[in-house]
Amino acid sequence: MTQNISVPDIGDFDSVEIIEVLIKVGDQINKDDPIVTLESDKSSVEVPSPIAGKITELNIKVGDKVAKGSLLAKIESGESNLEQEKDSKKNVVLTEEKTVKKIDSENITNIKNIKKVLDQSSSKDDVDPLETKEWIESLNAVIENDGPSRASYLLNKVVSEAYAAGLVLPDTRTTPYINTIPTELEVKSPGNQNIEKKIRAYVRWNAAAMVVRANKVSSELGGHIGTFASAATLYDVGMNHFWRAKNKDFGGDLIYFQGHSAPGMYARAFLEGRLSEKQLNRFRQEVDTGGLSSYPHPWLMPKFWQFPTVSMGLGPIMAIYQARFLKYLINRGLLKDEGRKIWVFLGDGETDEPESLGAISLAAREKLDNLIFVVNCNLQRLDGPVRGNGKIIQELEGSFRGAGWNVLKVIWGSYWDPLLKADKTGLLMKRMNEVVDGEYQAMKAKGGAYVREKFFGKYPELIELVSSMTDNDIWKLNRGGHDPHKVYAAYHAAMQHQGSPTVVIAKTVKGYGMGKSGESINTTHQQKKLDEQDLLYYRDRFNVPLTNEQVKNIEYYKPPENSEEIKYLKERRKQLGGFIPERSSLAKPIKAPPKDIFESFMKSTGDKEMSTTMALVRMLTNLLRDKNVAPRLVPIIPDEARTFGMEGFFRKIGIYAHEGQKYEPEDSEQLSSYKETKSGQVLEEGITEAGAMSSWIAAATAYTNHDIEMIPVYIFYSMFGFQRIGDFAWAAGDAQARGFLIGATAGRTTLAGEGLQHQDGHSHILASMIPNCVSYDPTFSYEMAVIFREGLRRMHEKNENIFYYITAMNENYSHPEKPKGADEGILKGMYLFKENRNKGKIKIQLMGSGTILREAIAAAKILSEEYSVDSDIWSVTSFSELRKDGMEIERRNLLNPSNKKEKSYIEECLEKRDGPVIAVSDYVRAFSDQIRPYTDKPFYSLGTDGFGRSDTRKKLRKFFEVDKEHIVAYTLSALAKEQLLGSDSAEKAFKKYNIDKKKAFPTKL
Ligand SMILES: Cc1ncc(C[n+]2csc(CCOP(=O)(O)OP(=O)(O)O)c2C)c(N)n1
Ligand SMILES: [Mg+2]
Repeated sequence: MTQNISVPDIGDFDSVEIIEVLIKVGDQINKDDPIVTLESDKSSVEVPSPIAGKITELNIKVGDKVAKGSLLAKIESGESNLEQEKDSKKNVVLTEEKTVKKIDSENITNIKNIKKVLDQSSSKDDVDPLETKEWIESLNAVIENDGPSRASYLLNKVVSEAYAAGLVLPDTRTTPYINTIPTELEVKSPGNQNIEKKIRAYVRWNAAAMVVRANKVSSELGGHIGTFASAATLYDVGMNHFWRAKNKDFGGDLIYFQGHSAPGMYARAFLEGRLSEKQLNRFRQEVDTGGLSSYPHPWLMPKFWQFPTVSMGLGPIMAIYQARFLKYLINRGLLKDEGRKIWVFLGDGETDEPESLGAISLAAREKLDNLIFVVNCNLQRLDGPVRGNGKIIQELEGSFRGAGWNVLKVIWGSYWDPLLKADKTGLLMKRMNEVVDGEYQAMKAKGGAYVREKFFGKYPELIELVSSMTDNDIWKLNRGGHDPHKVYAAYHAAMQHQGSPTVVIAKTVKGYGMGKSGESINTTHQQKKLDEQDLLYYRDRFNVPLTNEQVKNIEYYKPPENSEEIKYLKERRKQLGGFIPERSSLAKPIKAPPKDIFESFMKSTGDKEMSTTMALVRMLTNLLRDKNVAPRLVPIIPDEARTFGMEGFFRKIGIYAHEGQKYEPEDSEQLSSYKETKSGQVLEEGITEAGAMSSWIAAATAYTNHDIEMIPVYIFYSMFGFQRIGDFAWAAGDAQARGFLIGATAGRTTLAGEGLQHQDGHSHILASMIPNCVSYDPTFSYEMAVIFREGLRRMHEKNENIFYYITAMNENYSHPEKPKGADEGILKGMYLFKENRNKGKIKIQLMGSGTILREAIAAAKILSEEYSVDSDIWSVTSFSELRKDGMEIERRNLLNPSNKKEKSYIEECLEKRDGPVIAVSDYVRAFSDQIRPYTDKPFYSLGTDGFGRSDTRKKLRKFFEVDKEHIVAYTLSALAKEQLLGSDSAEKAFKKYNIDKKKAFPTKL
């Protein structure tokens, strides 16, 4: 059957141009294979074939203009694919139903494990205890006979009725201030508690000893003891029982360690034999090789650390997007689902950072049950209590529960169990609820007698409850985060939980075990020196088998290799697949695409005008036809796809949505309709630059975290890039990310109408500060193509640990053909675009980057024709790359004063050329000034210093004095200053172009 292939609904366009024809008569094609590429003045989009078959007729050619309904080709197919499609949809529904049923049956088996509501004696607030008892018995009967789902249903129904009846219901954001998992339901640890306790003691000791030793070398070195002291059990239980390492059979769990608890990780690695005593002695002394970095820095310890976490807040949000990206890879069929987990450790103070909690609703929405947060609530941050007047644990519970997380509170240790059991009136729980964190902190600093008086002393029944306990017994009442049984039970529950992410909120003591020198006192965080008495106390508290002499010498403790502790510790890690943390990569490089993918961008566009953003989007469209590159591309967009003309990607490769699309999109008839799918490739992030950047980092480090090389391309409003998420970009550098950051709508006068808070004239300066970020500001599409192609080669084929920042513009203009031999210069940062050799005796070196190069080209023409000033026009693709080269060569020359002077690339370019340099860009002058020291020519820069504002491009360029008229006038003036020309030419030009000399400098306006 022959069918017509026509142009579908393409939105608001009457007539668009065909820029590519991708089929010919006789081709056998599949459904959705692209037929032609259409281009409007803003975006390009492929038209896919509606069916599979053989092309029998072609009705268009490149350059034709078409509209909705225009006939493109005819295709002959064996059968319509419509039926097939219906069938596959049916299959999806069937498998979904099956999963639902499976989960239901799992639930039923779980019912047996659910605890009945305890029939507790009533409190004195209860006016009718008999009635209360009847209610509780009814509930227990339902749990027993019909299971927890029915019980929950009934309760919800009762609550709804109560709301409807206008009852004021209790706030249900939080639960009582006790452990979430009742004692009877705790899963017991299979570990040998005696040995684990010893191991923990040695790790604690060695971590503290390492910090104290470093500070004997120099107090400049710093470090932290109190934080790891509070978190040791939380890490130890994970290391002994839960965290599976990466090896040839398994991808490995990913652990984001709290940055300043790093000493604990080194101390454990020492016992495991992975780090030597010599290395421990070099904690925070990294300049001569062999030291240990202060915090988790993959850049400095590339075989050890995986995630840079010490800038608070970045770890949690990066981990959330990491968990999502892991699901993305699985759902796209690039990785198998092995049940890997992502664990994130953060401090309670750290949760103040907006980034820490800013994406928790996304984690729940995406059902990230591969994600486990552990918040170490030692109630303190650096200066004092996190919530002196409140309770951080309750506050966090409310936030996480509200967002849809599974919350597991681990507040009280086992020593409290008998007391809670004996608390028949609920008074102990009431007291636990009413004490605020500031008081809890003071209690741990001041001892058992103080706790008896201040905590239990409030109610006579509670004094009675602890009457047989000594002050020391009371002092020993431990917090949940220090109890390996409670921690194990919580971790176990977290591992089992399905359908949402889990947060374990554990209560601990900051500086646990440090006694007077630092336990639960406000100055704990800063404590990095322990005197002899403190050390002896610490040793005794944890029974570390060291003599007084050894303690005095601050010796490390490591039992012999054949000791039960070392054997146990190594065996545990062996069972869990290897050591953690460890950084490695088994990813295969991606073969760079053939040149022809980029070939069309090297030619002149003739009269056709386009922006570099359009060129880039076209390039990405072409890359999606390369079988090596296509599946690995990860386009990331924070709600600006339409701004950048990328809406064509929605339908073509789909938007990632773990639940597929549950609705028919409003624009379903259109070619670029909004298509969400489980195997979608585009990460459409919504309005979160921090989230989008976190996704980018996850994809850009997939080569090490998942052993698969990915090519993330994150496209954003350049103003909301480095300025907004600069710290993430710095962390990306540390993590050795590989990928493209595209600052679109770039340039202070190129993005015209948006005004002050949108116009970017400085992102390149910010980018240039990151040592492994390679950045470019190209003008023409061939420059973009050369740069992008080289980026693919360097990062993804040659695996250099660099990332690219490229600015893309939204100004349409025609693009010339690539000058012969320009490639090398494009990549190095500048090349000779054109020599203006008319009749002029005076020469200048005119440099321009981005769209302002075009103003420079126009100015050169005027200078030559009207003022007899000739110019060499340099297209500068990267002032920043030129500076890097200049700095390095200058340093080499200074180091070798007796050698022949080496020339920087800038010098090589300019040495045989005459005249002063006039450099102009759409960025602040500091951007082009970067190269000023590396040429001995007089240097003048023009730029866009000051706040942006909205107007037309022409007016803005005049305002910032980077339009062709200002370039001409300022050049003439510079020539006068250099005594190459009289001043009258410049004066005339200022007059001719109505340049107001009295106008204030734009930074002051
Ligand atoms: C973005 C950022 N701001 C400030 C710091 C400095 N800093 C390091 S630790 C710390 C206090 C941390 O308190 P908390 O999160 O409660 O961790 P704890 O040490 O108590 O476990 C601060 C402010 C930092 N590392 N990162
Ligand atoms: Mg804290």
